[in-house]
Amino acid sequence: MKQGKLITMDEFTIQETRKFPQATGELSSLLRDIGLAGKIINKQVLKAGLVDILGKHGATNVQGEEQMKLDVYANETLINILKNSSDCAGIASEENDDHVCFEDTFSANSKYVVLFDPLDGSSNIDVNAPIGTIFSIYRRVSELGKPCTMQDFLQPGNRLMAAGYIIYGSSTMMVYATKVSVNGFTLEPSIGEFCLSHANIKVPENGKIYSLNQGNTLKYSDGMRAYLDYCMEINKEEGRPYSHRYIGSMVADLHRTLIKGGIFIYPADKSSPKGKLRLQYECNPMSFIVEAAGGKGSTGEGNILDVEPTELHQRVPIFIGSKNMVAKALSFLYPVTA
Ligand code: AHM
Ligand code: MG
Repeated sequence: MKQGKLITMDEFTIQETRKFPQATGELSSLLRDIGLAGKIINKQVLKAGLVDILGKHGATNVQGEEQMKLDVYANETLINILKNSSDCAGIASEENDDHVCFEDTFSANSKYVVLFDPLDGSSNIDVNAPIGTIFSIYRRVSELGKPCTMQDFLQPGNRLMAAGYIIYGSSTMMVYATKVSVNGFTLEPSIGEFCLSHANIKVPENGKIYSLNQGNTLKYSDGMRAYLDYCMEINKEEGRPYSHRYIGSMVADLHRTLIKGGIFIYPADKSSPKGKLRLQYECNPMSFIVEAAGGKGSTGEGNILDVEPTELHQRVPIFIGSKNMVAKALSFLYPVTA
């Protein structure tokens, strides 16, 4: 990258698309639409401490959790923008019970569907900690020209065309992955554009940070507890004990893991036998990004991206990050087969 020359996300995406003569530009324009939604949501997030937008909205989402106003705002913003886009046949959102098909002629002829968690980590809004939007783009499997179907949204992560997140943090960034590479773009507020700041991101193979809700230790399996003991043991050769960092906002914890290396875990435990995080809205897109950057994402029993989804809001355990750290963690959980 030349010093002083800003490359906007649109410029970058168009340059990348030109490498594939068969590409129609629809995926690029969908990424631009999602970026636009991110900028609009960002404006509202920045004002969250000032205006009376904080607080419970009263409704509960499909997981029985209370929604906050910004969740609703982010959800509606994404749906409206994607509905008006000519490149999206329909959406599924963590905040909606069912998928939504856009039935106008343009949408019915679109190749792609988008899944998203509009505002992940929303319990952090009150304390001004980073939150984020996570998205996934699949090529639909239903017939073009007709409304999309549930099968379009129940595809495994290994069929993703692109996935990414927007982190509303100390700066606002959009990171997206295709099968080819992972790139990060920081929002330049004075021109309102995401500009390339983190080209060709690679997750370090090893790391020194483990990230999980350690308060749940008593509910973890023996293997998980043995792994935590390992993380906390002094071992100068291996650079242990590791540091523990947990923001409780997956986008923020994963963003750090992507850049610095480490492992993020939300395992199954006694009260959540399938884990907490959602396959289609959180685990698949994050695994796609991390694997495209050279890392690993596992349920503990297999690759996250190979899980065949059976329902929109299904949950899976997740072990994700630097590939050697993930392999080590799994060796404690499944010592015979791992
Ligand atoms: P959300 O989608 O309702 O915001 O919940 C997901 C969040 C993740 O961002 C985070 O990793 C996790 O829940 C934290 O859960 P816990 O408080 O149980 O550690
Ligand atoms: Mg979430």
